Amino acid sequence: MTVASHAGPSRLVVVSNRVALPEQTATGGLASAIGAALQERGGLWFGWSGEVARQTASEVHRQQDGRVEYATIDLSRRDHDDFYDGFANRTLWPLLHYRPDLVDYNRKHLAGYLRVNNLFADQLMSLIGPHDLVWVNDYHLIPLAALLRERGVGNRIGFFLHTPLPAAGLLIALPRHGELLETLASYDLIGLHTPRDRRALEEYFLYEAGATMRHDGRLHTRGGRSFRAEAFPIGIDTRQVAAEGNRADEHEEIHQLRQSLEGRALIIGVDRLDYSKGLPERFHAYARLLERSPALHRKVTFLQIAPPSRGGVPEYRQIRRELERSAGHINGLYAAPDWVPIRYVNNSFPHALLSGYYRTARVGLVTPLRDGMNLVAKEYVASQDPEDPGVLVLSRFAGAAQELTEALLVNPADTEEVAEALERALTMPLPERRERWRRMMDVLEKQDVTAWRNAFLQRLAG
Ligand code: GDG
Repeated sequence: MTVASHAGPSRLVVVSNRVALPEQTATGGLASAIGAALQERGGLWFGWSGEVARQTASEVHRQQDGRVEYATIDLSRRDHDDFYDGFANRTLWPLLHYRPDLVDYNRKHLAGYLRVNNLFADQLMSLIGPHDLVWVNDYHLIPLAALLRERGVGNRIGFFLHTPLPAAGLLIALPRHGELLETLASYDLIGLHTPRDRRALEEYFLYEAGATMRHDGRLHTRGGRSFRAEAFPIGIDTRQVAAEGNRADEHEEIHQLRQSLEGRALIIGVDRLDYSKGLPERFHAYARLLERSPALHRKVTFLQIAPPSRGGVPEYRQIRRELERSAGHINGLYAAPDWVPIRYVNNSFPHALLSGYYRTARVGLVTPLRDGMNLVAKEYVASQDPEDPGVLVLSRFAGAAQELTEALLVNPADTEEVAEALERALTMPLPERRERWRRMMDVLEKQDVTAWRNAFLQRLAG
């Protein structure tokens, strides 16, 4: 299909690696947040279809759903492996999550990353109208604005990084970091989750790239570009998640879960199966809780939902094996004929059911080693029963910890501290639970996904 350029009034054009098509269940944070934003405002969503085809397609698949148009392309096996499994997920993801030990740097993967970004730029330039606002998302597409500028695109282009950004001292561990990271200056606005991430970006440009800071807070590069970097903490659709939690009773599956608990307190974790989420450390901390508190045996159940992701990357297959072993080991040590301490589930579920599961749980256990924000933490809080809310145990290294300060904040690597926090959460009196929950809910109601999106887009529109 040939694609005519769009010449109408200003639209929102969202670009991300994966596009959550209307018929698909999205299990990623980006997809949930962007999907909600686009549905509300309308516009175009461009990216990879998720299909690996014989050839990287020159054809763009287009479909309309309500106010959103979806335009996607397929990738060849080679492009997928080098760009997605390779440079994006074996080089950038571990680096951005403070794991230089896991960084696998390979020039072939970098070439694939640039090839796919060029392909995105080629296809996208004919879809963009002269007044459109372009919003590029995440680490897969760092050089996209620079490549669009090379092709003459003068629109305002914003970038949002959904991961953390480590300090310059770590970023420079990436071979040829300048060639890649300095292309960020081609955006007009760069959004990050927290002030700490924003500072890291500024430091990188000031001390590694020779940029200067203008009076108005813009960074000015040696190449003559100027851009802004700001923190925009992403939110959730608080009202909808609360409504889903409130309707938990309508689902047979929630009744089944409640019945199966036989009055035991539920601890819940929900995470993509990813080494950044701190799952082995979490399992150890739960085991430590059982070890130090025999009184809790048979009184508590830990449900960990972990839909697999990125199965093409060896580290992901390895963590899956490690968790199976660990869950088996803990259950082997502590299980009784009528009690299984850990229920470890590798499936994904419809969002409304997840909210019901969260609401059933006395404790939400969210302990990533590093996380840009972590929407599960926010969803757990929003889905609680205001009269009898559960307690959030949250890693200090999730962006969400900067806002949800009334959670029990822990260092996920400190097994003893997490075990203590679990015990405290399980025994916390109702008035304290209510007070902490109310304060967190106030933040979530004010800073929801609509406020996030509006703040970013208003700033971008300048
Ligand atoms: C990245 C950053 C940042 C999970 N399981 C199922 C399911 N989910 C949904 C959750 C939540 C989302 O996926 C996960 O979001 P997180 O923020 O927790 O984590 P990442 O996927 O790593 O997201 C992160 C985020 O982007 C946004 O910027 O916060 O730091 O890493 O919404 O509910 N959804 C469904 N079934 C599942 O089984 N339907």
